[in-house]
Amino acid sequence: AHIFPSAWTGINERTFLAIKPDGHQRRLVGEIIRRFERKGYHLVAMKMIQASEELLKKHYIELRDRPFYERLVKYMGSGPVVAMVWQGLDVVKTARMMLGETNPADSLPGTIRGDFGVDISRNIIHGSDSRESAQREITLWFQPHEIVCWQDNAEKWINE
Ligand code: IDP
Repeated sequence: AHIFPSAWTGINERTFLAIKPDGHQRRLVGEIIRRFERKGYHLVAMKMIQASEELLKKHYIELRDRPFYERLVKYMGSGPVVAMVWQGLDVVKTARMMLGETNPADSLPGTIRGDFGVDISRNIIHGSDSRESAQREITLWFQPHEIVCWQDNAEKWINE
């Protein structure tokens, strides 16, 4: 059954992740998905898209006054993006930990940006920074029917 955004809490918490064009070009799609699978999170939506300028401007609306905004939108539209929704306990916060800091230079080894990136403007992956942003971003990138609710048979081995 469809789970409404207001119920995206506890083990049903959801976050929006997007492998940016550089992550895709560098063949990191499988590596990144593997990390979230092994962690124990539950993939409920995924698609590869060439994002429109309109979508990207909406996605990064909060950064519209920053000097790098136009370049950021251009970079995000420079190739395919792999957009995903992952579900699980504390997934918003934990995914941000797994991504590392915005600047790869501040990101610890073991994080995605720490292991694979160098430059702040080529930082491989996006992840929602709060539950509110996750709701907004999932709704922006996905139609409700694109989110698939499936029985996770490992769930009882991952959550008490
Ligand atoms: P986040 O992606 O870690 O949440 P935000 O501050 O929301 O970081 O910035 C969004 C994206 O904008 C970053 O992931 C990065 O690609 C780009 N960005 C952020 N700060 C800079 C900067 O100072 N120069 C160039 N690009 C930046």
